[in-house]
Amino acid sequence: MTAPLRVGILGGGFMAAVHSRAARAARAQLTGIVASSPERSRQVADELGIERGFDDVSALIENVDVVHVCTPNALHAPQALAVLQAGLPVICEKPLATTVADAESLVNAASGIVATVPFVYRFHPLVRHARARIASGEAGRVLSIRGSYLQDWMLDSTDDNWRVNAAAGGRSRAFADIGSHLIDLIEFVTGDRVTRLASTTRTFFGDRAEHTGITTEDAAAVVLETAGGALGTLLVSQTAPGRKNALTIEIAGSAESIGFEQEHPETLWVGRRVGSLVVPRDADQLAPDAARLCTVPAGHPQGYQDAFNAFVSDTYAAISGASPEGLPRFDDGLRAVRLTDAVMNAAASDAWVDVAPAASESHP
Ligand code: SOE
Repeated sequence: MTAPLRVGILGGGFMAAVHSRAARAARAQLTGIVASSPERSRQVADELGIERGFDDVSALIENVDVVHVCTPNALHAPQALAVLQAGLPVICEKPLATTVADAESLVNAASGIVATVPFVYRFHPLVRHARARIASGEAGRVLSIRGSYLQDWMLDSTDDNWRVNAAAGGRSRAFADIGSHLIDLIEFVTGDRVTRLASTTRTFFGDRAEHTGITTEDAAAVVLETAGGALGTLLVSQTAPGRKNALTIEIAGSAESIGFEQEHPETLWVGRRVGSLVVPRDADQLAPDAARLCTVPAGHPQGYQDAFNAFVSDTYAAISGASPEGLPRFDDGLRAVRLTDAVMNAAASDAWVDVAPAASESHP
């Protein structure tokens, strides 16, 4: 019986709580947390049932085996780098970094160390089944891609936080925050790579409760082409009333379409000219990589935290030497930062931008 992993968490917000539940589900030891102040660290440690609130990152690193970085975006690169330089494995929230250069530095520093990014929507079992259907050729040649990720938590001028401020969140807000999930999922499911894109962004509300003269975007619209010859459209918005976490993808192949809605992860739509069907999350009917992520039988809905738990469990398995299928690592985080940068550059230049993958990004 090996000793449980000692887990440290950086950050004290919503994601720190999600990460702590996933670590506990993986039978890790919640050893410490560093939040925005020593007092806040002790308060959050008490709230989340974590053993100790530490005063600073260095003290935490000395006492744990793996660190989860759940702080504001601009802190991801320096904090993840400090963890890697201490030789520890790391889970770093997306976006991996606010610039391509910083993300590239992290990928280089992570050489030989387990370093992952929570693109957790890859871990819904039916996403894996969709990916298997496309990889098997059952869907035919991918012709078109329709994706959207709509939320409404930034709809009112009183909705304000560090993400609004480019200095803390990076120059992209909506696309970096949720568009990164969407475009990672599209490349993961299709096994294809975006090669060029055009985009336009909007900042609908230039002034909010705490920030004025806002430059980070509320929404982004993207047109894309892939190496396989597909075309696609994306809409990402955090100001769409009634949409809470509505990530949706629809891949049209020459033989069948596949549709997945993150808010309804228990079914997968398979569209055909004749005989369309709905596939339930029933392990007995799914591809092996999908079935392995089913922790309860069909009819007992799995959801967001289950996907997160599977991601953390696979990361810890990788730390123990395993090679889990589809684990989003720092090179996937770099890919998403590169694509986000391209979306912002295309919007700024009003022109198509090439995003042909680097050699290391040849296949998702
Ligand atoms: C807020 O937009 C947020 O919590 C994102 O930061 C997460 O990555 C996403 O999974 C849910 O929404």
